[in-house]
Amino acid sequence: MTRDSLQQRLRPFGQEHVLQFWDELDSTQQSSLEAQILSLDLEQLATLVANKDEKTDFSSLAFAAAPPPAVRVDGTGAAWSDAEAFRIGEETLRAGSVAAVLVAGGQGTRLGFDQPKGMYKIGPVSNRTLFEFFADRLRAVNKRYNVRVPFYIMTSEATDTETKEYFASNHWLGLRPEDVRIFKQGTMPAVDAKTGKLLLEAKDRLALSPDGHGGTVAALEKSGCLTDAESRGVKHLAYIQVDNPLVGLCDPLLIGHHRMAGSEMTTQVVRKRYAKEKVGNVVIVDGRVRIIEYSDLPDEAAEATREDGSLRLWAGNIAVHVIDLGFIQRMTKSASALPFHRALKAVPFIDESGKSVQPSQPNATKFERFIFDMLPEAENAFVVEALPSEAFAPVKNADSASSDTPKLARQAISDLHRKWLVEAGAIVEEGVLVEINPCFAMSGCELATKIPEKLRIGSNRYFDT
Ligand code: UD2
Repeated sequence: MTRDSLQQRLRPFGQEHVLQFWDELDSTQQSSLEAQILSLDLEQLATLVANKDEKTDFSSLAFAAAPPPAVRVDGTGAAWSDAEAFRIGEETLRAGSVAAVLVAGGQGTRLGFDQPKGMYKIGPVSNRTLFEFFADRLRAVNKRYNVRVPFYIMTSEATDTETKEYFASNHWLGLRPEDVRIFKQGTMPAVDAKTGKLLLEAKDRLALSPDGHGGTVAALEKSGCLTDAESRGVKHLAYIQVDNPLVGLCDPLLIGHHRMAGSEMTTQVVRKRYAKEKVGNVVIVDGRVRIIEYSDLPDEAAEATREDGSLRLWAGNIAVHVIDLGFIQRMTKSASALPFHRALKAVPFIDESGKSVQPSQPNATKFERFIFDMLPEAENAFVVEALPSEAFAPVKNADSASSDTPKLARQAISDLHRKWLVEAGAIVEEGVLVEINPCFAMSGCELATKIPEKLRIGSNRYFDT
């Protein structure tokens, strides 16, 4: 395309300034900028910039929000038992009806780790990476249920190349290459927060960011993963985030509850530790399950308590979902159904003189979609509580922080596996770190069948495959 035709495309939206350095670019640079411009949805962007997209009024939403009906950790809350759900979940896995989806597009900025977060070593004794935690879990599920769970891994521009290299050079972490698909999510342009003008990251490049984990919907479709899943007879996607090594990926109990509830999307929650905990709030509004992110929940609603002093809105989102394939296929037809969330961020850009500016304050608006906005669209959305000690130890911040650090996650992994060992009759000395690979045992019950009575553990121990 010539500069003029690009100009004609951009002018109606007041974005022709992105061509200001066109004549300084060589042909390769011109075609890469052209490709970025042609990939933009300028109408959608204009709607977002003009604030004409449907905005959620979080205050009235929070006012109408009630705690969700949920299966609680004591087994109450469902017309069936945990044992029945577990059995149905195992049946579903054995039938090959489940695929795993891992969102791994976020950069580990808060962690201070400059590679894809999945490559972060978190095993308290094994030093396994987060990716290995999930791959070992799938190997254990595959072996236990004699299946090959497809593993769909979503990356972003920032994590894709290294993630692909990591899996290829580590023999797909023991999985079959044909069962692992690594695909990139979409991007959204960043705009100047005041003017709504597109930002240039360089003379030939727009400032683009990942489009949020809600981008999983369109990216699964575009990458062919949904077609692949359907061809394999998959009916349910077990969705997890890359930052939680305690997640029970492909947990038969969660899958079974999802099946028994006839739900299109089931989400696992933990009781929040405190009102403003940085997790989404799972609530019911007008009969629909939805999540109000901590940053959108007014303090009054977050701090509201029941007579016994416990938090009224107690259910914290840990981003562990079971999503029906049919539902996600339906959502791809109306992918725009997922609203955009705005984030004010400091985004480096180049100014009219071509000088690179590194803002110290937020200067730009980024747009991202959240996967959990699918919940209100899901039929029979369902909520299952888990104990944080068994399901949630996210790695988000560097060890200097007070929460969600690698140190705390390693300790949580060891604490859970220590509990399993002690319940199986072992004697584990104080201060010793222990870690159990899921290929050795996926639960405390299974572990009890694998270790001798009164096993003594006096030093750090890793129970490997
Ligand atoms: C997320 C949830 C929060 C709670 C918490 C639990 C949101 C907005 N908030 O907080 O409610 O569940 O996790 O740990 O989800 N990601 C992508 N592509 C993207 C953006 C994110 O793959 O474009 C991945 C990222 O790799 C990470 C996860 O999604 O694994 C969550 O990332 P986040 O940092 O946006 O959300 P967070 O951790 O603040």
